[in-house]
Amino acid sequence: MSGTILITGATSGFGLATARLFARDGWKVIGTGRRADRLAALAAELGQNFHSMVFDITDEAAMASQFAALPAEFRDVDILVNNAGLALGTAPAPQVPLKDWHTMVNTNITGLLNITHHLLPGLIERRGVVINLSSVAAHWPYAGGNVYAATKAFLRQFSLGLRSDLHGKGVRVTSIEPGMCETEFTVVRTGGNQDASDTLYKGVNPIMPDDIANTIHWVATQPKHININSIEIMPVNQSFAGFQVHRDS
Ligand code: NDP
Ligand code: 8X3
Repeated sequence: MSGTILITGATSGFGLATARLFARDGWKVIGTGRRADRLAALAAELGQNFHSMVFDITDEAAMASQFAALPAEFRDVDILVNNAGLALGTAPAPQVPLKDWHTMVNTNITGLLNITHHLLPGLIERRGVVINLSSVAAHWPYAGGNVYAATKAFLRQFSLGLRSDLHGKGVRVTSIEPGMCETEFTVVRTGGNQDASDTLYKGVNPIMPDDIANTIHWVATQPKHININSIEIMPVNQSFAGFQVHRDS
């Protein structure tokens, strides 16, 4: 099985590993992101079956102009992997700068909706696949998760809603919900603190980007009559804690 896959956020982490895996498997791959140098390096690595689109996913006009310039051989997207996203900080809600909330909503939700809306007609025509990168944070609340977790809950519910609306059209939609995975995620979340990231994952034996790429590949290559609704995936060393209880006196 092969075709064309568009992966948002292909400059690092899950997106980069997924681009490499699908390219190796003979797919045409479109990778997006803001860091042009990384996409150029990936293009050099993957060759003519890779096309990069450099734009900020929160910028709808930039996205539209990139699609207008898409070479004909990359236009028929069969799989959309909505992966680009970020968390900013772990501070309690009252201490989070409002602009950080806006950035998370604009990136994780609005940008994703723009690109999904743009590609849906073609995905319906080709009975394609939409894979959304949600998170365990969508249904396991934790202190400091506030808006990040809420954006991921949106993705989970949006995935299910899309399934309903596309009933009978042969389009498959999946929400992938990973726990701790070592990528640049925590470096971004902490404003560039590599030490904080190293400390967080030390000894955890976390999920790695290739694990998620393999999951995405498995989901995308199931028989066409099978829809994987959601997958929650964690490192063995991550599990659950109880409720917190505050006593007034
Ligand atoms: P990384 O930080 O390694 O990768 C994030 C990707 O998103 C980068 O390619 C980045 O590209 C892109 N991106 C971020 N903001 C924008 C933007 N404004 N415009 C365009 N692209 C953007 O993190 P992960 O690989 O870990 O994360 C991928 C997805 O998986 C995210 O949605 C994240 O929420 C989710 N996730 C991560 C988990 C983890 O523990 N790592 C667990 C569960 C879910 P660039 O900076 O070049 O624009
Ligand atoms: C990222 C996983 O547990 O840091 O979505 O929220 S977590």
